[in-house]
Amino acid sequence: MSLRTPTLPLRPPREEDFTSRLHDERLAARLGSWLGICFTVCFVTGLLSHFIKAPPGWFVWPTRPVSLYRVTQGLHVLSGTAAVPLLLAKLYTVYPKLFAWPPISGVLNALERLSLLVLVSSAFFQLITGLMNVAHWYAWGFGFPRVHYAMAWIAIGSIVVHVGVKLPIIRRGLRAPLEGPSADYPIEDEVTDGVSRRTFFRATGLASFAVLLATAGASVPFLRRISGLAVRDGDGPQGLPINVSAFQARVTQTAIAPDWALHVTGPRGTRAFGLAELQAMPQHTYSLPIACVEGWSASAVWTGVRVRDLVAAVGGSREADVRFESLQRGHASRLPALHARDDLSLVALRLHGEVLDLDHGYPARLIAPSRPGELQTKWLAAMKVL
Ligand SMILES: Nc1nc2c(c(=O)[nH]1)N[C@H]1C(S)=C(S)[C@@H](COP(=O)(O)O)O[C@H]1N2
Ligand SMILES: [Mo]
Repeated sequence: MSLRTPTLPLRPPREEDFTSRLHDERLAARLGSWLGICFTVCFVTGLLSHFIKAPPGWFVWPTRPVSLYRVTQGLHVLSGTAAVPLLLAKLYTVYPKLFAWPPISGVLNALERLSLLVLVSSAFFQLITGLMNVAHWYAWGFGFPRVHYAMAWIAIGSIVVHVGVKLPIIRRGLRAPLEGPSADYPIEDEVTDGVSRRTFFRATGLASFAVLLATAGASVPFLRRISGLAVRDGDGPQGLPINVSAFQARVTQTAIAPDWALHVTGPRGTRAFGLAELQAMPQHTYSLPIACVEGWSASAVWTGVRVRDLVAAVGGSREADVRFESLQRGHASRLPALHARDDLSLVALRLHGEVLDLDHGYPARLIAPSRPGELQTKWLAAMKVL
């Protein structure tokens, strides 16, 4: 029981007015550490995804294991999702600092408070736009990947500054037990009612774990049945989710045109391969995942012609990247040479033994190991050896 008299001061609240024992460095340091882990995983995996899609000269993304991108992008979405309860809890423990008096006590203090503003807003921005993207809710007028990428640097930069500034406090907070007096925190709290720090910390951990379980099914197959909130499940034609249908891509006519052909261009010129011709070439069958940037992924069995056989048919080199163009206007992708010459990279004609569904890219689509879903171009029209 608190004996404090609840008289309201006739002034705006100040930091000292928030007396809950949850507003505490020991708790903030622990929540902050977990948040730091989530943001670091999220940043690194996000950076990888960005590099795969726009590779700098020195960057080589391996072709094995075939599920590598599935894992890194799954981690990206999961670490971002788990960070939401942690961020809210962390802000709750420290929000009285908003009311510190005097608000600014010097130039350094002003800079530090400004960096916190940047930190909190960029962290929220990243988590919210990321989740909106996962939910296919493009409510903004800007290009999501570019802005999410630029903001990631701002977020991670302000985290580094924040950790640097607070390091002594963080170390002191982590060294001491959450409850009870210790060397650095000799006086036991006067306030003993309300939730304890340990309970709050555990409840936050539980909340993070719960949202993880609820969404992880999108990437982790055996969790699919318990993930009520997973954004994509196994539904879709041929047991595989789809992102953009043939109708949305406006290819329903061109994809079924009887004179459809895949135009392959290389040093020896351009050759048109009709569907029957592709079917007459050596066919290969592999199990490869589609791993969407949004975090959902699913394995499927694909059958088709090796990319490298088509490259060889037009005299293309094993060292060349290959550009894949879709019947869908403006949609194309670039397959690096390492992937283009890989046994497992296919121009797929069949899925699970059946002719490709129109929504999965009929008559032919690219499928290659360890690639982001959005680069697995559907409704192929042309292949260009670069
Ligand atoms: N032409 C074209 N290919 C495309 C897309 C697209 O919109 N147009 N979407 C990509 C994305 S984002 C993903 S995740 C995969 C999904 O493949 P699926 O619909 O067969 O599951 O296709 C990729 N190929
Ligand atoms: Mo995707």
